Amino acid sequence: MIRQKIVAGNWKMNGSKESIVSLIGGLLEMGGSDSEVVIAPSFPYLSQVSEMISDSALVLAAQNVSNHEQGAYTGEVSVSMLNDFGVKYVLLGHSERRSLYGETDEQVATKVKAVLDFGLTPMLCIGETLEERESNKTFEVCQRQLQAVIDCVGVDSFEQMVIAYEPVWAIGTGLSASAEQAQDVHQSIRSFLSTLSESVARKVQILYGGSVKASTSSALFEMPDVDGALVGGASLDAKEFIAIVKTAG
Ligand code: G2H
Repeated sequence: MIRQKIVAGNWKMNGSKESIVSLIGGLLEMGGSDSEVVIAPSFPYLSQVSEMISDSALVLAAQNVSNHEQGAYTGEVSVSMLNDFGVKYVLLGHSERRSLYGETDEQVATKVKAVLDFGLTPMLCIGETLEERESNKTFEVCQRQLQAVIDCVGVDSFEQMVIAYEPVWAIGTGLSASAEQAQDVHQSIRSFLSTLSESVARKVQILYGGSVKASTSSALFEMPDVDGALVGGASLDAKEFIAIVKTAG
């Protein structure tokens, strides 16, 4: 089975009404792609981006969500609100959420459940720190982060999810994992999942994230278990992001 590649741009806390007009304008000139191209703006710009991409193949994602349905949770955003703006994917467990805002594996899992319950697609981010890699704990950490979600929603739910492997040491540092390092971890993730469900292991798309650029993406996309990329900094430049999408085919 061929897994469609996904190239997702995580804009993080960047952008303005004005800059988005020119960034999305640039992306709309890209033309067709065999890959699914996804944009994740900050919450206040979901409406603007949703309207701008409505006649295109571009797909909308959010960068986070509450695990609660509604109510007295000041400053939070619910899955149903994201649904109102045509969001398909929700990034969950990004290392910036885990390290800067203290999100635990269990909290990430309850967010995954909330997103799945509403019929949207979680994009679950996992990955190890430099210290963990240097002490040969890369796979142990990825497995622990996956297991918390499996315990909450079951392994079969991964057929309705996307995994993004993002080594923390490669995020925003310019230090991308090599294609071989990424493949190694992606293969371990897939083979761990295959011990629980062959079907999930075959179908689940596993993206790589961490300083992806057009100069590194084609080698990554040639790897058999790399099904696309979650791109941060380079997604803020339309030309660079389009060049990455082109390398995905
Ligand atoms: C990892 C990635 C996008 P960057 O956070 O999620 O960002 O490409 O800037 O390392």
